[in-house]
Amino acid sequence: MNFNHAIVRTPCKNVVYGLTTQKTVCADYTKSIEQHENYIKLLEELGLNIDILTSEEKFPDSTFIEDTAVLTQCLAVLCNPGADSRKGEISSVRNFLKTKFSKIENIEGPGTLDGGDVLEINDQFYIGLSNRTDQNGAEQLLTILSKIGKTGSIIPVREGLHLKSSVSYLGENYLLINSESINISHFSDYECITTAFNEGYSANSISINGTVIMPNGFSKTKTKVENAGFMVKTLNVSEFKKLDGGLSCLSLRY
Ligand code: CIR
Repeated sequence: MNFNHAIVRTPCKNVVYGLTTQKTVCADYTKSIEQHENYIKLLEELGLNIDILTSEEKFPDSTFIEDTAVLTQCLAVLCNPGADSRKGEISSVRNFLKTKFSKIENIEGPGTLDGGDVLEINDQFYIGLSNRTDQNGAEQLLTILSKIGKTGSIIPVREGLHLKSSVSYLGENYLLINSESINISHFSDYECITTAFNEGYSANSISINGTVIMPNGFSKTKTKVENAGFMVKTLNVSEFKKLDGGLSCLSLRY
């Protein structure tokens, strides 16, 4: 996927109180800052201009900025996050996006939509129905996208937080997918690389200007991606993993 820009938000100290389904782990603030800095550095090396929004202590999960908006080249759609504690993240993102996009649309309550449930492949959008995104929110997004000539479909998410927790587009018609969480038959038009046994987390990877960035520690899946012809770089995102987040969640790319 070709991008020129990314927007990120520095983790706040309260990141340690972020939402998580994991009971026995606690994220470390200092390590999260270090891992976030390494993430920014790598995106810069891959040619992206980065806007870094300042941390917001009121919103522990605000570093997972992907969930706040869906960006296309000509339009920004502000989400209505499914988690109540995250709804307030939208306001400052809206103010920032107004300086970059001339056209802004909104997902209106009661419909909910998290950006992590929206997978864009060229002009086609796949929207996951998850614990965070509901039918109403997904249909609102489809209506907005149809106004700019884009189409999409709605896909149930069986397991995992968001659609993109379990599937990533790598480019060249390839997907990386955790077939335990997502029914692979929704993606029969693509070459699907499935994550290796016990490596489902690595399905949350990102492809930037010809390089695939994967979380470190998933060597079998990394080899599969390399064997398909991709250049792979890895990052340690252990602290974000503890909060059910990962590589895609940490930026809005356009
Ligand atoms: C949450 O539960 O909302 C955050 N702790 C993690 C959000 C991860 N975002 C993403 O997958 N797009």
